[in-house]
Amino acid sequence: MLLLHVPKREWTTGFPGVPSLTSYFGIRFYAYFKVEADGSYQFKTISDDGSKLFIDSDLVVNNDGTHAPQIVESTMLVLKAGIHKIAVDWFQGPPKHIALQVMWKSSSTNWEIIPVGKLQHGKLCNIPEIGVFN
Ligand SMILES: [Ca+2]
Repeated sequence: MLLLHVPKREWTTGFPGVPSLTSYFGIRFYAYFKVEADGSYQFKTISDDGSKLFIDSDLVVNNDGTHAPQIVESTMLVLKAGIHKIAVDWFQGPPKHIALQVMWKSSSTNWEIIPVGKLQHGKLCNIPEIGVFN
């Protein structure tokens, strides 16, 4: 399982899981997570370059564009108990730095990188492999 915790790094080292790609590429990550009881959650990405985070197919963090590491937070979301889907699209543009960190908090916890143990059936796709690049 991929941990979406890639602090700012040199583009020459690529992205974990797809190290041969260093510039002008995108990835899509998705996984499922279980909410034990109805509650409020918030999400954010810190990304270089752009990222979009979807919860149950709703765009909740729009951190798109070509830019240095930038933080964008969702509003506070009310999630029902049960299984939810998280998806993150991210891209790397020109040969400059790479970063992608995905964090959440609930009404009873502080910001943290989403723990791998909370995610199920996660998958990382190089976007050309799933045919939506360009
Ligand atoms: Ca970049």
